[in-house]
Amino acid sequence: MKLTESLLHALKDHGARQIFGIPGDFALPYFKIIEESQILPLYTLSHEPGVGFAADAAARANCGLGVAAVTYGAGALNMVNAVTAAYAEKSPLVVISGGPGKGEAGSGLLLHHQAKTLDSQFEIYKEITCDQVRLDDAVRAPADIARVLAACLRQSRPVYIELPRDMVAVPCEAVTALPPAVVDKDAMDACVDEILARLAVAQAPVLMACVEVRRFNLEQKVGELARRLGIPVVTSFMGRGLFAGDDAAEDVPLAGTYMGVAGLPEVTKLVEDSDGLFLIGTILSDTNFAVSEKKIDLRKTIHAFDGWVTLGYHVYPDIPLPALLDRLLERATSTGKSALAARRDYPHGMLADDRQVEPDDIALLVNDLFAEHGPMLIASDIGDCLFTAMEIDAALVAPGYYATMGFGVPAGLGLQAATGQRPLIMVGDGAFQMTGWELGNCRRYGWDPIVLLFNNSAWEMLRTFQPGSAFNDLDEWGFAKMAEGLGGDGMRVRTRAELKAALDKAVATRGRFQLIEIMIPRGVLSSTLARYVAGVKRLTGMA
Ligand code: TPW
Ligand code: MG
Repeated sequence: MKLTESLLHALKDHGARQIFGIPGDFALPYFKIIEESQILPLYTLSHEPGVGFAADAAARANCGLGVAAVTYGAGALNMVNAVTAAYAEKSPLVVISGGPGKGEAGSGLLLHHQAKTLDSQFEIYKEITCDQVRLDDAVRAPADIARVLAACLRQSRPVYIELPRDMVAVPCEAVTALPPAVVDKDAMDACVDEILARLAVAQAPVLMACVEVRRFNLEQKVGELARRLGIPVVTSFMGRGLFAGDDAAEDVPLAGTYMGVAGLPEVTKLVEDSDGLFLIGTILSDTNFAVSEKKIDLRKTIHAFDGWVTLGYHVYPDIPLPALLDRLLERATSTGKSALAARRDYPHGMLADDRQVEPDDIALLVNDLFAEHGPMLIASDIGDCLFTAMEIDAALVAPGYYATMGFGVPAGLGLQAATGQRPLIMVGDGAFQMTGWELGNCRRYGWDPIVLLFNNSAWEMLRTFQPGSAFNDLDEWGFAKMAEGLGGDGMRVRTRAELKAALDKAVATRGRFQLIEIMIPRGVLSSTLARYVAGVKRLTGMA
């Protein structure tokens, strides 16, 4: 078979279900093979950041590979920020870039799209991917592809594959997937013994679940561990949405989301007073921990992340999280205790009256909607929409750590392509100005997300940190009116009654994207963002 076909079959065998991309002349030859071979469906979008975000979200939704296919230089380098987000937030994204053919380097001319050298792009991608390969040798290619895809899945981080344009159709063997990594059983047992012993002596143990629990699809296992040991579970900020939506298990003792001073006081107290905090797959980031009321002493926690388990001064390397959970469940016997934490009730019951919509109202209304119609997957951007989403009871993909704008809309498209389910997208006007136009691709693929656009004519979250800077004022764009040209329906609302009517109409209308532009006065924040910013300012001495 052709080298590109070998790659495509390998992607499929490793769990990829579709490709997002934008071609260019260095990519045309392999895009042709993607299209003609029909091994994986191809969705083209409009701008490479959107391609990266959509593929990242597809990976997050399916707990498997996402694939972003681009051209050399202008394409791949345009996607650097999105791939960095996937790296930081541990999403298994495969970047495929076309590249110059082997003979082209020696022509004596600079090639278009070239940066400093023809290798510059490869070097740049080394910083934001966990493994890389240039497929310039058809004999080595199957083994190289197997290695790179295994790294992508095991480390749950992006990888980079460069496909020289004269290599795409050379004959190539099929790829044989690598066998599962071998785990040192004795090390694993020592680690599991120590974790269980620590949890057993703790007066107030707590499990905190974060991204890796989702990436490795371990929600049920963490839930089972919590039940068996009688230990309450919280999610981190970045882990918000775990144990929700379709994965909701009513009997998981889930207390809520830890957000320090910005969160529920009882959840904050539970975490900060714990003498046995087990951080499962948790990123030790400022968004997860900087807003702690009482600083958490990480030396006293149990931390499993990136294949390492750290307990105080003991460190166990090469302990993959999925194998750790399996072994913990084999060894943990029921303690007979039941965790006290009652599952959190999220606020609902929005009054559909003539009052001006505030961000908190949106959370109430969406919770009402999900209670009536069942949950939808949510893709959120960064901005007040994400803090509002913290009060919604649903599975969520969002850049909660890396915090890049522009994620929400393309991520929502990725969710629909990957799951076939209609998603809800939450996005601010600033972020929508960046990537909202990707909605124009919905019509030809039959995607019909519902988009809640928080239009406060501002970079409001920035203003909250630094009031008084006029540059945070944006013009008021008429987004709802633009929807028709993009192939969807737009509605602009100001009052709670109008919002309710628009959402009901959006839910009832299938087959076209539904954009609800919610006008929010400048300076009106969700209560979670207000608490978060006040907390950050107080704790960092900004106020
Ligand atoms: C790619 C910095 C973080 S939040 C924000 C900016 C500019 C304002 C967001 O405005 P929006 O939402 O979307 O209208 P809201 O609720 O605050 O009004 N460039 C990128 N990413 C980030 N995070 C920034 C700049 C930023
Ligand atoms: Mg805004």
